[in-house]
Amino acid sequence: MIMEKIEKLGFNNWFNDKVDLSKTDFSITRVISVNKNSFVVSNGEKDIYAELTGKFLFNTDSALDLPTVGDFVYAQLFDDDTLAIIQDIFPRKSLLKRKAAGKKIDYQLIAANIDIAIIMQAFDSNFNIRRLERYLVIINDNNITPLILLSKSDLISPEEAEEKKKQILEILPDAKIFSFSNNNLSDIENIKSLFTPHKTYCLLGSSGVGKTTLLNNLIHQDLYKTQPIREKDDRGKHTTTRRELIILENEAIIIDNPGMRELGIISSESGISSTFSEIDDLSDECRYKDCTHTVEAGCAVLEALKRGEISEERYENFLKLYKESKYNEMSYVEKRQKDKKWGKFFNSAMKDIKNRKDNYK
Ligand SMILES: Nc1nc2c(ncn2[C@@H]2O[C@H](COP(=O)(O)OP(=O)(O)OP(=O)(O)O)[C@@H](O)[C@H]2O)c(=O)[nH]1
Ligand SMILES: [Mg+2]
Ligand SMILES: [Zn+2]
Repeated sequence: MIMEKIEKLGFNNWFNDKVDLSKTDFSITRVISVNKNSFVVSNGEKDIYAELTGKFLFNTDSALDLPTVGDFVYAQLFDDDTLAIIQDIFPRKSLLKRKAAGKKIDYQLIAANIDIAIIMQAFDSNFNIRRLERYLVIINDNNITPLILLSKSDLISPEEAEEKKKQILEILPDAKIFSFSNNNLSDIENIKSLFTPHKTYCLLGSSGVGKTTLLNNLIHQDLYKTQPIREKDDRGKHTTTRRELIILENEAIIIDNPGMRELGIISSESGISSTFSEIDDLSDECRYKDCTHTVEAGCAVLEALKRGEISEERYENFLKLYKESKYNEMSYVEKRQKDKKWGKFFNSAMKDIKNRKDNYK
């Protein structure tokens, strides 16, 4: 039986079936905020400052193995449940990830165990179908249901809004699209009704589209205690952290994400094929199995492009995202192999030094 207090955090039978019986001494908690190597977890009753057990710090060699917002974790609670040590991560139902920003080739986790990802774009210069496709790739890589919210409806006419929605339906005929305004609160109640209890939603979208403002409108500020969480920084000083996972009054769970300037894609082949499903379907008909859909004779994708069945912009974005995903994946693998080689070299050098020292004893 699932305890009520963690059910409120989204813990359901999927996770319950995966409980590790050797870990029943630990509490099941959910990560609600991450700040480098310090975390805040909730046990459904309160927010607890948490750190990682040494195992994580020394044995993980990929960002994928570290807890992220939305993860369920086994934690050991201390000091009257005011401090937690994270022992292990539950299997993940889904994982939103991107390439770390900048030149570094690594994964960066966005959030775990998301049921529905909300892509938010604003009805201003932020509105961009190609960027929407980029977000869809990341979401579709996980079988997470997308929900599209268009903010700042106060800035345009209803006709213009309809026209923009049509543009989205052209690339995503089954899309669920809703518009609203944080400024005059139009359709906010409608947006509120979209959230289902105990499901986990993640807000995605460029900086400034209105994600946090929407969240504040949904929780009416006073309903949800937004007091900062107290935690200790590296020097033991108390600082404040913003919580990223909040629970609405109806017990729907929402994860806010600070704006993303870059949304790099890394090894998301299945996300690309389902986002560009018509291109993926056509590629079965290409003459060559390893067709790159760029220069080949008998390429069904190029033929559809010529007939105008796929737009030039969409085709180009498909190629761009595909190449980016592959390139980042290859660079990551290469980098890991180099790191491993250096690790081996370093270890054998250390052994040599030690042996030499022992010989002189
Ligand atoms: N006109 C208009 N402005 C809005 C609306 N929603 C938000 N804004 C404004 O847009 C700005 C950014 O809003 P935020 O909610 O902070 O945006 P965000 O998506 O959380 O941004 P990041 O946290 O940086 O990712 C604020 O100045 C808001 O007042 C809206 O519906 N209409
Ligand atoms: Mg924000
Ligand atoms: Zn082809």
